[in-house]
Amino acid sequence: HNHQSGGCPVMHGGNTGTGNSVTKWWPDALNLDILSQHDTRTNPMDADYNHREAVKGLDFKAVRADVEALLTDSQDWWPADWGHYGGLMIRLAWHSAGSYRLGDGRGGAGSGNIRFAPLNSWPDNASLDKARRLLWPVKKKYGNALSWADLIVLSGTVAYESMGLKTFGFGFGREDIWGPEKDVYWGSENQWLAPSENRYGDLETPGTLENPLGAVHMGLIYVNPEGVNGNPDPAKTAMHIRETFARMAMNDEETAALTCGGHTVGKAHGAMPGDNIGAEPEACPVSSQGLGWENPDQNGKAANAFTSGIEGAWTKEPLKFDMGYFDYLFGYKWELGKSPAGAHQWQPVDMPEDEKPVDPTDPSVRRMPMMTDADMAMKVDPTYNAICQKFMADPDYFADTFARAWFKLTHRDMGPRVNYYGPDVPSEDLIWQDPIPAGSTDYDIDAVKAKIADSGLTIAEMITTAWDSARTFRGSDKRGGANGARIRLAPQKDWAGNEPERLAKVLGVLEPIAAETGASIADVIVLAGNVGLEQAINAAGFDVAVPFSAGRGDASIEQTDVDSFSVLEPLADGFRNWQLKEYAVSPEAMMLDRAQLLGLTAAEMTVLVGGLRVLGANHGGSPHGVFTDRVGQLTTDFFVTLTDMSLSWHPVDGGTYELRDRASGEVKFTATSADLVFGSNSILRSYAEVYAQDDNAEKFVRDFVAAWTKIMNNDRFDLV
Ligand code: HEB
Repeated sequence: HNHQSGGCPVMHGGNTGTGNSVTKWWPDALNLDILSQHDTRTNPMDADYNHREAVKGLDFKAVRADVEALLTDSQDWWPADWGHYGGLMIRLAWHSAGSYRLGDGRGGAGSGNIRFAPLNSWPDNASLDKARRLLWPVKKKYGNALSWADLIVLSGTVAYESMGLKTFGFGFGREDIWGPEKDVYWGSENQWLAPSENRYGDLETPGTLENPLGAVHMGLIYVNPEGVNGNPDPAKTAMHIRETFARMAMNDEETAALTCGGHTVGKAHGAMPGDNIGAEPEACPVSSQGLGWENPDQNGKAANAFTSGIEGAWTKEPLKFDMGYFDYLFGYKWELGKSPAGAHQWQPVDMPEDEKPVDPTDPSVRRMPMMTDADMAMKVDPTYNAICQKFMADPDYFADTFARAWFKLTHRDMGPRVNYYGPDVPSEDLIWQDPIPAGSTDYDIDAVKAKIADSGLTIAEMITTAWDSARTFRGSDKRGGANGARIRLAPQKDWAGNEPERLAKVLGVLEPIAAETGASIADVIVLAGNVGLEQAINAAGFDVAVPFSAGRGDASIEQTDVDSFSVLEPLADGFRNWQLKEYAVSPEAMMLDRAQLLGLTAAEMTVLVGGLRVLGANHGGSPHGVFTDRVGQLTTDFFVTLTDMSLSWHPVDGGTYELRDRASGEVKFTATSADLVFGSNSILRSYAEVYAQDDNAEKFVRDFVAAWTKIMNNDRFDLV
C-alpha cells in the first residue's frame, strides 16, 4: 500500500470530518470549544456590521406583506395543505422557539439555530426544512436586516394573523448564528427517540426528568404525541406535558392555550406508510442540497406529505383561528385508532360526514379528523379540562390568552424589551421580560466613587458584591446581570452563593450612597467593584482605569418574577471557588458552563479566575487557590505559583489539594480542581503561562479589567 504511487484512492490530509475529533481519545477533557463558537472567524458579516442598526432599516410593512403573500403561493415541490402554508410556518416557529428551556436558558428561537445540526435533523423537525426553503425568497430579498431567526418567528405570527388571530405583537432583533451550537446539552442518548426512561429518575414522576432537559425523548421538542414511550394514555401524557411546558416557563393556562390554539390550525401528516421516507438533512447526499425526509410518493400532492406519521386535521376549518378545536374535542367521544402510517391517534365516534374537514388536496373529499394523545390530555386531565371550559365560555379570553402565550413563547429568550425592534412591539411590560426602569446618568460619578472609597468597605467586599450582582447573567436567554440590582431583592439576597450576611452589610453601606447621590443602587454596586479593583491595581503598582457606563436602573419586587428567578441561582461558582454541595459534574465543568453563559472566552475565564483569587474574592473567604501572600493586589501570583516547578500537587481528603514545597514537603497553598485545572488542562495551561510570564504583568491587569468590564456590562443592551 503505497501512498506515493497513488494506490490509495482516499487523500488523507486535513481532518475534515466531524466524527474524528483529535480529542476523542479523552472524552472527559473540558470542551473549551464551547467558549469560542459564533466567533468572528465563523461570522461572514463585516467586522463593523451591527445587526441592531441593520434591523432599524428594515421595511417592516413590506416584509410582512411578502410573508403573507407567500403563505398562499403554493409550490409544486411542496404543495400547501388547502393552498395555505400557515400551519407549516406556525409549526416551524413553534419548534424553533420550543427548544427553549428555563433551566439554563438555552435553546429557543433567538439565534436561528434550527438551521443547523442537530435541530435541523431532529425527527420532530421533519419537513421544517421545506418551510425554511419556502421562506428563502423573502430572506434573500431583505438580506442582512432580516435574520432567519426573525423571519422564522415572523412567518408563524403572520400566519396566525392571516388565519384570523389578533396577535399580541412582534419584535424584530434576533441575530443569527452561523453554525451549530456546541454548548447545549440535549441529553446523553445515542439513539433518536430512545425510551424515555433514559432521562428520568422515575418515568412515573415527570419532575425527575434530567435537568435542564425539557423534552421526553432525544430529538423531540416536548412530549411524544402517541403517549408516554408511544403508549397512548392521555392522563399520563398530561403529566408530562405539564412538566415539559413548565420547563419552558409556561403555566397550566398558557400550556392549554398553546396546545389548543396551536392545533386549531393545520394538520398532521401520515396518510401512507413512511417506509419510503429518506434520511434527515444532515445524513443526506450532496444532491439533496440540505433537504431531508425525501418522499418519493408525494407526486405533487399536499395530501401525500409525510411528517409525523399521524394523519388528519384537528378542526373542520384548519385555515381559521376559531373555536373549532374545542367543538371537536369536547363535542365528540374519541376512541383510539391508527393512522394509515400506523401511528396511534384518536378518532371521533359517529362524526357526521359533513362535519369532517376536507382533504388538503381535493376539496370534494372529506377526511377523518384526529386528536393526538397530547390533545386528549386537554380533555382528560381535570386541570386542563377546567381551563378549556373557561376558554369555551369566553372565546375572546381564549384568543387573548393564546396570543399572549404565543408572544411569550416566541420572544422569551430575547431578553429585555430594549432588544425588540419594529412597529408592532407591544408597549405593555410583561413580568417574564424581567423589566427594569431606566436609571439616571445624571449624577457625579467621581463623587459616588469618593464616598465608596471612604465607606470602609474592603476590596474583597466591593469586588464580590459587584461580581455576585453581575454573574447571574446568561447570554442564552439574556436574563440576569447587574442591571436592576435584583441582588438586593428576594430571592437573590438570600442565595447561599451570595453570602447573605456579607451582602446585607455591604448593601447597608451602598444603598445610602445611592440615595444621597441620585445614582441607582445597581450603578453604585458596579462602581464599588470598580473602586475596589482600581485600589487593587494601584496596590500592584499599575495605573489602569476601569471603565464605567452609568444608567442602570433598580427593579422593584413587583417587577420581579420570583419563581422564574430561582433558576438563575448559582449552585457553584468556580470564579469564587465555591459550590453549594458535591455534584456529579466537576467544579471546573460547572465553571466552564458558567463562563459560556457569561459569554467569556477561555482566556477571559483564565484571567478572571487568576485575578479574583488574588483579590480575595473567594466565597466565605476560603483560602483555596489564593496563591499569594499579598491579597488585595492585582498581581499574576496565581499563575506564577501554579506554574512553579518547585511546588508539587497532592490530592487530600475532601476533594481539595495541597501545593507543597517539593524539597521540604511544607504545605504552601491549598486548592480545588477549579484552580488546578488551569495548570492541568493543556489549553488553559497555555493561557496560564501567558499570564505567568515576566513580560505580561501589565497585560494581565489590562486583560482583567477588560474581562471585568465585559461582565459588568453584559446586560447593558441599551449601550449598543
Ligand atoms: Fe403541534 C402539528 C404534536 C404542541 C402547533 N403537532 C403537530 C403534529 C404533531 C404535533 C404530531 C403533526 C406534524 C405533522 O405534520 O405530521 N404539538 C404536538 C405535541 C404538542 C404540540 C405533542 C405538545 C402538547 N403544536 C403545539 C403547540 C403549537 C403547535 C404548542 C403552537 C402553539 N402543531 C402545531 C401546528 C401544527 C402542528 C400549527 C400543524 C402543522 C402543519 O399544518 O403542517
